[in-house]
Amino acid sequence: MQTTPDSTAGAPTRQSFWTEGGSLWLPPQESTTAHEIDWLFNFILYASIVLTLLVTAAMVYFVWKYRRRSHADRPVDVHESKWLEVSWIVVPTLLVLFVFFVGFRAYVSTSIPPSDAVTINVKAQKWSWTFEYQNGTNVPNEIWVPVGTPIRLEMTSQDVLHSFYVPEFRIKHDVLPNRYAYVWFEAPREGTYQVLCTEYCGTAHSNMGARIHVVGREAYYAILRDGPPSGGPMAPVDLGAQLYTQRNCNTCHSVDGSAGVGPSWQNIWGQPRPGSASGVVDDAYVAEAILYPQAYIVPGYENANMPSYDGQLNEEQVAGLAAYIREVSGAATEADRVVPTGDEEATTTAQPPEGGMGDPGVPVADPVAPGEREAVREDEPLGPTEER
Ligand code: HEC
Ligand SMILES: [Cu+2]
Repeated sequence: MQTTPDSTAGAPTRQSFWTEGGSLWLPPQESTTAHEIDWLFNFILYASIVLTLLVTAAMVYFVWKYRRRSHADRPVDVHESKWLEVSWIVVPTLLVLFVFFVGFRAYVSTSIPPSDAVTINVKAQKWSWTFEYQNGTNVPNEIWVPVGTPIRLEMTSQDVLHSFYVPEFRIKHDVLPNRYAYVWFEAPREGTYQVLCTEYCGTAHSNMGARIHVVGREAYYAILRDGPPSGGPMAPVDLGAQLYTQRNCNTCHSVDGSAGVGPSWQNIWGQPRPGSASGVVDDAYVAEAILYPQAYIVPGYENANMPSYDGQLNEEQVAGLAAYIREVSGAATEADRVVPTGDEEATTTAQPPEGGMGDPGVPVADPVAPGEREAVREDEPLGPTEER
């Protein structure tokens, strides 16, 4: 099993353009449907090049052939040519129909997942991706999926339009609020692939990346069972510092006082926040700000929205973030730097499920605590199959 997200061996890089079906303008093909998209892309590309050359050559030739030779030059009458007219209707029509049929086939195979696909939920928000397995394990900006297995992503957005794009898999789909969108892929090789957001969604749009790790089944089951690799227990300040980047808080909050979409965290600990439930920035205030950002808006930020992390961060993580805010305010205590002992669960990012699938906003009354999750055994099917 891998211990860090980066340790996946053999991750394809841009150097492998010429292997695995890549080309100068296309990255390697790393999904089972990629070749269909590429075939069509290449066909249209080469057909366009050939047609452009033919039309341009004919044009240049005719310009030269029918140039005006003298002032008395008069053009001859042009008569219709049935053969010519029929051919320029029939040939392009056949070409376009051919592209339609090949395209439709590729559309069908890329949009209908096999019935044994494993479903993973994807939530997009400014400016991060959260992946949630069916057993409730949830991971920010990173997923581990089993190699050679169809994976179906059920995607929705918490805020604005985003778009889920994995170049090597040739999948791209808009992700909309209040609606579910689906893509599927099956990766035949292990490796790590970059997810990009391709719908301009605001200031930190270009940082809205995630990674897909295609791993062997053993590693996949280990992640399902234990949550993603966490590197062991951490002191609250370190956990907070890690979450600050891992959960993309840094896309909106600086820690050096510089302006961002949200207020900088530098020196805010203990500052007055008149009108909020606590009145000052303390543990309760920070927890509310993270879980229910709409409950109190920091003056001056009425037009900026902070996404809610309710159901995505557990108590330890919220406490860690508070410790980190103390740290960048010069108010960290001794306790903030102490590594908790013996309690492995403390730093795992595994989470209880947040709500019903159809209504991600409503918390479930009695969520399953991470410790109570059933271990996934290797002889069990990979995931719930889709009933259609
Ligand atoms: C999309 C931008 C955005 C992201 C991402 C974001 N925030 Fe915020 N945050 C804001 C804005 C805007 C405000 C001020 C408005 C408000 O109070 O809701 C704010 C306010 C806060 C405050 C109160 C600050 C103060 O000065 O009183 C805290 C604490 C906070 N966020 C924590 C977090 C944490 C922790 C994360 C990551 C897990 C996070 N935020 C991610 C935009 C963001
Ligand atoms: Cu986006």
